[in-house]
Amino acid sequence: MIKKIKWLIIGSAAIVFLFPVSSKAIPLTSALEIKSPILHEYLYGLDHTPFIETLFSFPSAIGDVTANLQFVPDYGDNASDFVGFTPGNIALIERGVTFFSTKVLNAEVAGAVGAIIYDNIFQPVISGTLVDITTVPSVFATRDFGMELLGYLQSGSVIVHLAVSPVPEPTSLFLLGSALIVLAGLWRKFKKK
Ligand SMILES: [Ca+2]
Repeated sequence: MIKKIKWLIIGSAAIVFLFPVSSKAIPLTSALEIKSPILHEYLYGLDHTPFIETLFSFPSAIGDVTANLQFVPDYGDNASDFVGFTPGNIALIERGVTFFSTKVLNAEVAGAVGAIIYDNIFQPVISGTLVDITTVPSVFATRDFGMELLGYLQSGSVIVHLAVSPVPEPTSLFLLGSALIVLAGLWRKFKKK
């Protein structure tokens, strides 16, 4: 009976721990910093946050990149929009015509190390939807912020730092801790045999 209860607890702990991982529910946070021509750091969740990491079906890829920003004309919905794109740059793309993930995937193919998609409507920041897994960090920004970046690009080169990282929030830490305790227990039991 005690053995059964033990396995029930182990099983429940495994499900509780694995569920958030499999459902990609790990919360992300993002930071966007203009390194040049002006120095300005924006952190996700603070007042007047101009951007949000793309979420829903698939979250943004995790990553931390600093590179030149390059505007991609005509929505970045087809490969031809990326003719002349310099690999290693971060792509600045306008929202519209196709999925966020299609734009990010096109940017990846063109060699972009990150993507900033800005709104095609002046409104508070909304959450974007990635319908495919992407491999470079991407954020969705307000039109105001996109216009600000475009303004800097018109006068010369712009260097941005873009970071998307997991949030070590208390629930995740608690679940991770519980899972580790269960594993330690199993390890001790295994060693005894
Ligand atoms: Ca296009």
